[in-house]
Amino acid sequence: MAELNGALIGCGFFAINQMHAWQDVPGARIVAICDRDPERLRIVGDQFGIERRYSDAAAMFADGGFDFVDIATTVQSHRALVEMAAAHKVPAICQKPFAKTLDDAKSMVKTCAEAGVPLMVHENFRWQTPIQEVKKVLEAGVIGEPFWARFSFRSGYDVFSGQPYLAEGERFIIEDLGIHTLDIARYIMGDVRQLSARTKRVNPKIKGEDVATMLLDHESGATSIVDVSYASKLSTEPFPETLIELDGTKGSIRLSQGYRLEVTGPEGTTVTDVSPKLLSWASRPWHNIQESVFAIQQHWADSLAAGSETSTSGADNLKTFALVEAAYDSAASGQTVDVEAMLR
Ligand code: NAD
Ligand code: 89V
Repeated sequence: MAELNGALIGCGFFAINQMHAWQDVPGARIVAICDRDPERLRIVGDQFGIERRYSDAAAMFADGGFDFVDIATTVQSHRALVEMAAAHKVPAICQKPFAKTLDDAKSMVKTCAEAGVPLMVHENFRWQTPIQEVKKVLEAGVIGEPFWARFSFRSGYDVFSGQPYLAEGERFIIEDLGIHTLDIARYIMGDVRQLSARTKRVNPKIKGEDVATMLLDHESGATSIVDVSYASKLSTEPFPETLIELDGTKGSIRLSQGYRLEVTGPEGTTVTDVSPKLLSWASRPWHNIQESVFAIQQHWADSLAAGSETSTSGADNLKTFALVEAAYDSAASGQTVDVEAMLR
């Protein structure tokens, strides 16, 4: 297989996972990196043996010599960097949250489409092993037609030590974490017609909301609840597990803490351990997320080589991003929000 050469922009906290994963993806490798912080550039360049180092993304694009770019910066720079990639006809991966606003996100998708440039959002949670297993069971028809679900992420984990910027934004849990949980809800239950939400801030040391409860009406007629919290003190810390309850016309699925998958159908109940693999460079409890980083990057390399659309393309991610915007709108107004209208 011909090797795809990539460049990575943003050598921060999470990029370390992406760099490790690129080393494991057959058919792809990182040949250039960029960060405006010289210390981060040095740390990541030395750790992964990358010679080509840039402090300015425009200079890196001008030099070229890569087949795709992996944008691992925080949201403020996403639009400018995606537009730069499109202008240079370089296929791009962009970290979540994809953009600051839905209007920006729509514009980024349009720009890439007009340039004929593939665009994938690094929305990795749906690639987690337990989520993939739930999807497989559902698609096999064991529980019949799903009519109700709950997607729950409740934790007291200190995310602020690794990602201090999360304590500083006006928006926190829906934009940063709920975006993943909402994406999983869409992935499992299909697209959403309308949404209502309530939010709270429990931790007085942060600016944004750290608790959110959302009610989703899916196009299929099913209902789901997406609830997320970083203010939940539990006997065994579940970070970063998403727990799922799913009821169908013939049975049910329960994905519970400890990666326990219970499936009840007409033939009875099965219980399976769906724990993620602990990759050689991974560490608990992050290994679930780290394995999904490898999976999404492998998917990108495969899709780019095959010329096929990615599961979390920019166009797909607009529908997840709209749920984030709808949740904030609904929490502010107390009203149910028409998600389909936001996407028109
Ligand atoms: P970070 O602040 O640790 O790292 C970002 C890096 O980008 C910094 O080193 C900064 O100097 C650099 N940077 C910013 N703008 C730049 C620009 N224009 N040009 C060059 N360098 C630039 O942030 P992080 O915690 O690594 O998060 C990065 C992104 O990853 C965020 O969008 C975050 O939401 C996302 N994230 C995703 C997951 C996941 O599971 N998908 C997990 C954690 C973080
Ligand atoms: O996925 C994320 O963006 C991370 C975390 C999982 C810690 O919320 O911020």
